[in-house]
Amino acid sequence: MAAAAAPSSPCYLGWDLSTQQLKVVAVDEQMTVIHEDTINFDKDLPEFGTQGGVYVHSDRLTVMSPVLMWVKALDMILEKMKSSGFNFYRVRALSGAGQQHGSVYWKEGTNSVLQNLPPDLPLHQSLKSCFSVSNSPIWMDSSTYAQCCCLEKAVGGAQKLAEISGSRAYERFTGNQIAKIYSQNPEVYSKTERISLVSSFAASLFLGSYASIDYSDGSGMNLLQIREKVWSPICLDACAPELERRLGHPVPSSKILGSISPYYSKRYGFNPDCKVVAFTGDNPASLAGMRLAEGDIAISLGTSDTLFLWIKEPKPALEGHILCSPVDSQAYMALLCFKNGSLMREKIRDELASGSWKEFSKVLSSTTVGNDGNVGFYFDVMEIIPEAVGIHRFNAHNQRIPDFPKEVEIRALIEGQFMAKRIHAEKLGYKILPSTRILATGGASYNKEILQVLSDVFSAPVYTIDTANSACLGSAYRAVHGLVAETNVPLTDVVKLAPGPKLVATPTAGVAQVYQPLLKRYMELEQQVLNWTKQHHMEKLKMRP
Ligand code: 5FX
Repeated sequence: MAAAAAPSSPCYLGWDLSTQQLKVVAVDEQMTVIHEDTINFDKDLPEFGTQGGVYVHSDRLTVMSPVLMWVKALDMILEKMKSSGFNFYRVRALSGAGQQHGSVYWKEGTNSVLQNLPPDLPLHQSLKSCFSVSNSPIWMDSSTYAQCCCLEKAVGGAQKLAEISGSRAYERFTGNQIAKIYSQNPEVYSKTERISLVSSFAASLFLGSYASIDYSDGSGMNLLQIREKVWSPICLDACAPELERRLGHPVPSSKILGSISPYYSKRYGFNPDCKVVAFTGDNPASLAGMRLAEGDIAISLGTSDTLFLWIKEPKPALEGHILCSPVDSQAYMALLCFKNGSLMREKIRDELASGSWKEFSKVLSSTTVGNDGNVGFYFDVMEIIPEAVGIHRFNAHNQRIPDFPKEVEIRALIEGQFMAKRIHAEKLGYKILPSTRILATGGASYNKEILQVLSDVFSAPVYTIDTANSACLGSAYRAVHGLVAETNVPLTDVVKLAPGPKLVATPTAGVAQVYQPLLKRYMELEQQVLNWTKQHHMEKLKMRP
């Protein structure tokens, strides 16, 4: 057992419990990253047999992750840090992020187990019988069509639900997931004492008791009234009985939830006074990590691709999501999520570029802007925006064709992914101005050739921050900010020592003329792809009309 080390200069931890990995960064008072660690679920925890951190059911709609794998990953990463000599006593505060929408079901009586964790045992041993649902539904799940219809009906339609909760009913949103568990397994639901999001679940592990859900991640549930920041009684009632007591009270995202559980002081040598600041969703945490300012557009190129904007006045629509801002109690963030992100890019890379990013990038940069009018749609799994599936290729005359040559395919994939993002951001009311900056993050933000296409399609400069892992960094920033947030100091003031974003790509001369007509065509072809999906998959995938 680690004895408390002598205090030295403080540091702050930021965690990210994402789909494929558990990650942590430590920053010092100058906001310099002093430590990073990762546990990869597939590689480091092979006993759970996940692929990409998840189990995909044979119906292709149900997607889950084993909750004990997440707990074991935390044990592992802390042990790894301890053996590398990391001084836990320095940590003044920690916060974290989780993949959004996923949910964890704690069995009756578990809070007292959390409050009395024996320091000589790893967490996964103490918590092994604490979950009423052992495989947690996650954001990739789209099996709750029936529950979405019920919820929209109960509140008076999709637009009404969007006005209340920031989004129309989405299959992956937590309220619908809870409703499915309740309707299929009322016994399991009745034995559930508390329901956490992935973010508040991770916070609970550090706090040693059930942690509150924060407003920002709470906005991804179809249950929170985003303006009043309280649970919506009508939405709760439509999903499951006595849900409010199972969710606890939502809290501001910058709230200090309490001090770290004595378990961590005794086992790892944390200072007992280390504060746990509310955890939030990975996209809100990325917004903090990138220090997004009004007018900027952030694009995260991860397992899912997401695009987010800082907004003052929420205008929820039938497409996209409005979430409470994680860093400013008066503001909101708009979020668009595209499911076929890096997994799709990796698939094409493996098929056409022998699994090598270098080769992929070489081919990409050898092709011309606009791809000679060839356009492709690459939706390996049912996309969120647009609700379409399949691979669709069109030549310059808008004729469907079965194949593209390798280099056309690679450019069609990347250009198509970015054209979709621009079109749907503009549909949300976003205008690209001469001052627009695109802030890119996530795995693919290391790839200069991909970022060049992004810059060209948007006709705007692209910046990146030092680490591609903005959710982790944002969580560390939020830990620093949490200590002073009550005095209304903005996050940007607290982290102003952090290195600013770096310019990595500027638009190629003349690209705007190429993309203007191409974007228009992409939009029209997207409608064809949507119609095709409706004809071919309506029955099988139970799409909403
Ligand atoms: C956002 O709405 C999403 O569903 C995804 O970006 C998840 O947060 C990925 F973790």
